[in-house]
Amino acid sequence: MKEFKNFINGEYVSSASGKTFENRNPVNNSLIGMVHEAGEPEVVAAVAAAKSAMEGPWGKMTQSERIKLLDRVAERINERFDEFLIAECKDTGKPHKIASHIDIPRGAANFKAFSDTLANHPTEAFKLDTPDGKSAVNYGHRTPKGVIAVISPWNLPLLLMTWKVGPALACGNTVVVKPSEETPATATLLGEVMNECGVPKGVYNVVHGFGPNSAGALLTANPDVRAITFTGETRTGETIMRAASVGLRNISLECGGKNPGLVFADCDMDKAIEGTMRSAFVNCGQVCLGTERIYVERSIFEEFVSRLKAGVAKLKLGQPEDPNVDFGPLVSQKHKEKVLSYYRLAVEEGATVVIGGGVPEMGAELNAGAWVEPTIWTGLADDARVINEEIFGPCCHIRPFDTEEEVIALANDTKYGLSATIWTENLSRASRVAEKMEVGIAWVNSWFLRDLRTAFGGAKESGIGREGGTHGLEFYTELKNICIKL
Ligand code: NAD
Ligand code: 6OD
Repeated sequence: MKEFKNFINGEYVSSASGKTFENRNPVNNSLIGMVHEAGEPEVVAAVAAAKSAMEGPWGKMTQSERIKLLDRVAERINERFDEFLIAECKDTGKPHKIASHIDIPRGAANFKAFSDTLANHPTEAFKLDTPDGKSAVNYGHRTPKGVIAVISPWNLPLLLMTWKVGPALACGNTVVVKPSEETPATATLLGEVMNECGVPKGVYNVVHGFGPNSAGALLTANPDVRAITFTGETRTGETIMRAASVGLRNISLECGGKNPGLVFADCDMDKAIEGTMRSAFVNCGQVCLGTERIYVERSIFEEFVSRLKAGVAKLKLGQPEDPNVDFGPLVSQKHKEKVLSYYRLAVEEGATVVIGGGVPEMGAELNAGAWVEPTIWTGLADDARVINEEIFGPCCHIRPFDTEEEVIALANDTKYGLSATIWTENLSRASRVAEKMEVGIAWVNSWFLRDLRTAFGGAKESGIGREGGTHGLEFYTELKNICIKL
């Protein structure tokens, strides 16, 4: 039986309480292994290891030595690519085809992306005339914050965890990671890579467990954690913000979304269909940036709905390792129940089910898995819960619109503000509409096209703060002004 242990001070550590929980494969609900739940002793030990690593060789390294080490971590992830791939696909059920293009390459790239930013970003400097007729020079100096707690979700486990660990370490901090209880494997495996690459003990630590009354809450309450970076649901973000208020610790919150897709009649229809197939259904719809609300200009509405339906009908469901499979199960039985409850609600709220809406017949080997059908609805009222609440499943509602003003108002009519995707060949319209979107990221004629130097984050209830490029520097370092009287 596989065991997933905590990784503390460079060693794999069992739970002192003996508490473990199951890790199941959502493809067929088979048991992958048991996870050691961290309690108070493990969390305290992990934070203490991270704190003392700041005083050890890690704290004394030059920036270029650190960057070299992190480049080596990226290379080693790539050398052990297949192990990461298999671990990620077992935990999540996602097809190898997806994880080998998105999750694992980005998991490695996140350790390299920050090097250039660090090497090339200047700090400010000002010369000041002083009353004695002389002057002073002021300059900014950045130092690491210290121990950073990284709390991550299950939908893109390695990608979203390293997206924070990469820059945190590049800036000279140490980390304690609390991966999602659903997906412990790749964070655990990364511990081996850190040791192989010679990253000093205590720089990267992992504690397993749940949120409330478990490793997550213990970690965010620990006073030696100097900042908390979180990706997950908005309600959890609020809880973490409350925990961080004790001791005035800094937070970066990347939270939920209910993102609109806006399809104008002047779009390139092939591109819009191809893009919407991805934005609504890739990763079984479990991408925070995904589009669960699609608005299509009335003159092309019928064509768009029928072409998207045809695209969904062609999706191949099946075992992750099959190279032709492009659609896997949801992450867990619990999430399947949540998504199916929205499938039922959509019908109760008066939706027309264009395709899907249920559980697919997968055959005896897979029927116990967390499978649901990719689903398209039309016909819901704008105040329907299905249109306003984040489902985080492979589903979207499509609604016609008549004018640009109308679709801008509809797109912004949400408490969330993560992303918007706009399909038009008219560039003036594209920039005009994109500027009006109340979101952190607006894509035009593309979706989830990421340049890691750019700002990433959410507006409204989708988050607080921005990471990526120089924006990450703001969160992962303390900026001090040094004033020298000359
Ligand atoms: P979640 O909020 O349930 O859990 C995320 C992490 O927080 C997990 O590790 C969990 O154990 C931990 N946690 C839960 N309660 C906690 C507490 N009280 N204290 C400390 N830690 C706690 O989210 P999820 O279900 O894992 O992920 C799906 C959600 O994440 C969706 O809402 C999705 O939109 C969002 N998400 C956002 C982004 C983004 O970049 N904005 C990216 C991916 C996912
Ligand atoms: O690409 C990224 O850096 C990122 N944070 C993606 C988030 C995806 C949400 O599921």
